[in-house]
Parts: sequence; structure tokens; C-alpha cells
Amino acid sequence: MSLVILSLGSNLGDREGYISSMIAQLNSLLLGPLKQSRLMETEPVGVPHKQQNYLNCIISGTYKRTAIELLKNCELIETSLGRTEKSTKKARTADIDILFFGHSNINNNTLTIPHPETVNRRFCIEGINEIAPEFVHPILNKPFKTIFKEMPQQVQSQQISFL
Ligand code: PH2
Ligand code: MG
Ligand code: MG
Repeated sequence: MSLVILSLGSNLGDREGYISSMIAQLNSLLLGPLKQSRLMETEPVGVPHKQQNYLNCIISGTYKRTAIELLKNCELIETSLGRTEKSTKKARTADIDILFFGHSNINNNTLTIPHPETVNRRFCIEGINEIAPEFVHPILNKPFKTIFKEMPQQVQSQQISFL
């Protein structure tokens, strides 16, 4: 059993509806206790062209199979919600990113866990600090309450509003 932390995002179409559907489907995939951060409206980070703001939230739960199986199931959920866009740079209806899979370090052709952008994205730090402040980043060896407190200025300057 692994504690998993996921980022959910949508910036195309009925964003709230897609986030609710992702949560509903993840509820049946993950075991409790499921935790969910507040919804955040966030400016897109790391995208080359201007696009609509994202709705994001962070969730955690436990998973009893492997990281690759979790990835496949998350991709099935994305596809069920009309996601056709596979490039990471374009607007999408549904995006589920595996940020942490327990304290595993995984690095292969299909998966990089911890997700390397986690600590460069304010919504990830804010969301994890909200639902799992004691969770220790397996590479930085610091709990998220500390990562939150030490957030660099350029990360802090990303626009977020809590809904
Ligand atoms: N996801 C991306 C690229 N940029 N920006 C925000 N604010 N939220 C996201 O979920 C996000 C992003 C690629 O997956
Ligand atoms: Mg993403
Ligand atoms: Mg993704």
C-alpha cells in the first residue's frame, strides 16, 4: 500500500465538471482516506502560448498496486473525459499527474516520480501543504510544511486564487 499524491488539472471546457469527474473516478480507484485540497484557479506555468487558466487541486489516497498501473488507470480516466491532447504544453480537459508514489524514486522511460515540477509549481506546494504538511519529499528530505515556508520568490509570484 502506497500513499499517493496526485495533481488534477483542467483548462479546457467545463473545468469544474472535469475536476469533479476525475475525483469521482479516483474515489473508486484509490482507497481511503482520500484527502482533497481546495480548488485553485492558477495561471498556466511552463507553456509557450497564452492559454486559459487552470483549475487545479491536489489529492492523496492509498493505492495497492504498482505505479505503472496507477499511471495507466489515470490515463484511462483522462481519455474518458475527452482528453486527446498528449503533449504537455497544450490546453486539456483533464490532466492527472502522479506527484508522489509513497517515498519511491522512479526514473524510467514512462515515469519520473517524484514529478520534477512539483516544487516549481506554487499550486502543488500549496495543495500538498494543505493536505499532507508532514509528508517528506524523498529527494529533498524535507516535509512540505518546510518546503512551503521556504518557497522561492519566483514560485511564490505565480498567480493563484482559492475557490
Ligand atoms: N500543467 C501543465 C503545464 N502547466 N500550469 C498550471 N497552472 N496547472 C497545471 O496543471 C499545469 C500547468 C502540464 O501538465
Ligand atoms: Mg500536468
Ligand atoms: Mg499530465
